[in-house]
Amino acid sequence: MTSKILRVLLVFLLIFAIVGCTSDKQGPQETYKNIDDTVTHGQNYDGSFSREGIQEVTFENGVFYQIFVYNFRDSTGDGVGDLGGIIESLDYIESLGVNGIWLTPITHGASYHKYDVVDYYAVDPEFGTMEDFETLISEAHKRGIKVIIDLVINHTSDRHPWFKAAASDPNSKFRDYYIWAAHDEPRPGSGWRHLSGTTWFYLAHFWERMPDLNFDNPAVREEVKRIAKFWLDKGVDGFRLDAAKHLYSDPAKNHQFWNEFYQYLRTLKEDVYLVGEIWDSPEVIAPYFANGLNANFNFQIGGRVASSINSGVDNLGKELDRIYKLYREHNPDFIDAPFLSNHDTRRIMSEFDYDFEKMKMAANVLLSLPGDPYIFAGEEIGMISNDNHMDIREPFKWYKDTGPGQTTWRPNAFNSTEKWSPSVEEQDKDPNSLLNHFRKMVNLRNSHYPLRYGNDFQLVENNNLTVLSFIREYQGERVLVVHNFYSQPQTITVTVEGTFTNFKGTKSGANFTQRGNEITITIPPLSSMFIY
Ligand SMILES: [Ca+2]
Ligand SMILES: [Ca+2]
Repeated sequence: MTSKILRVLLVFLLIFAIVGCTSDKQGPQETYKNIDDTVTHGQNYDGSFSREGIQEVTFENGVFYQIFVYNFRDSTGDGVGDLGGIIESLDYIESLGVNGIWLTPITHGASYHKYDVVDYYAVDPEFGTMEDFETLISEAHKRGIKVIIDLVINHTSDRHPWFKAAASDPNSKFRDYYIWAAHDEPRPGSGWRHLSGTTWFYLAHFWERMPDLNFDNPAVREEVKRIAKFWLDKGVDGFRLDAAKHLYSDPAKNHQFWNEFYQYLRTLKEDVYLVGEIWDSPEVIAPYFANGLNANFNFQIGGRVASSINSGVDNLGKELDRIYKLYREHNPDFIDAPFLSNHDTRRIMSEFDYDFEKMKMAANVLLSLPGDPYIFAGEEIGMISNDNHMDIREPFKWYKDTGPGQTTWRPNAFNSTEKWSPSVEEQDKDPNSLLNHFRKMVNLRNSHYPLRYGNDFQLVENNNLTVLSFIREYQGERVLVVHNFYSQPQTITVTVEGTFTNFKGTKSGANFTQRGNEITITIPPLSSMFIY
């Protein structure tokens, strides 16, 4: 399998070598080809990445790839994704140029998604063994790819031994691990479930099969720290924190806990990386940046990118400016984690009426933003879905039809139809595919420090409703980013400090001229420019 992927990559590199030669004749300002020149398929990203000139950063920013383990790649032939499958896929993952992977829960869980944990210290038997996990960590690290795993501590499965003991015996020492109300006691808020055969109710915010843990109990807080230490000792680089705002109903207590948790983890691993799922407005998210969570997902961006692309009007720039300023007030080192879609949201390609050009534009925007952008596996080939969780999580499409490693845990009702059947197999061979566009854009980001590092974002006024322009700056180096959301070419004039001499554009026909502090930019329809 590995040698086959390498062969494909070799062919692919040859194609680019040819395109690269052609572009020289057309001059350095030819556009798409400038980007092709930077494509090295992760080769500048194997751990030997140059850190020359880079001062201390709290966490090395990079692009993350989210893998929903059950649907990704099967190494055992049972049709279910597993750790061996991810190990087999590392060549592919590396070819995307990403800096890290986020694995949805790999601990033993009761259902396919594994967000209902029954054993925090074991790899789920469907996914493999602890040895497999250790191999995955070391193989990923060899390639300079960080690994973070979902840490699900707001709740357990109702089949977790703690809950079984707590439910069957009110005098159990585990009773107070959960949150109880007698039938005649108040049950504030929502999520209370009746424990059948008793007069008791327990809190289970998301689902009756996932009872909430009681974080007022110091023993629970100690258990959770022990679990995190166990996985850090296994070599994970950090955690994606599921339901991070739900531990307590009081935000102040959540902030206090995450601070305590982070300070503890830092004693074990100084650069531990935590990314919080605070599924809420920027106002609610912001204080978490000052309270233990160095990164948090941005739930505003996917929808605003889609609406900008579909309406042709920039609906993003002012909101980003507002959000980043807010976050900066709470923590100047905030790491925003933008994403277009994830395993809980309708796949972003579904917003674009099968139009790959629009999806490429969404990738351009995502990969130009500060922080750690997350790509949800399948997004890079344009998989679609509806809003249903299981449909969002359809088997990842390696092949046009089928082949080794393909998961089959449910049919591809959305992504193996006559109308829509994207696959890695086909897109890998096509230099103009969405997949290869993602690779180019990740590499472009990685090769320009102002795009990759820091969280600087300076909105640049341009008097054109359809064009978003901003500067990203890092240690004195600057990139002027320009996105045209409209289906027609646009010309804008902006006023900036300093001299810009070169650019990369995602479509041919782009150009710019500078006179003093004025830059006049011509940008093709639905395309992006990076001027530096
Ligand atoms: Ca399997
Ligand atoms: Ca809770």
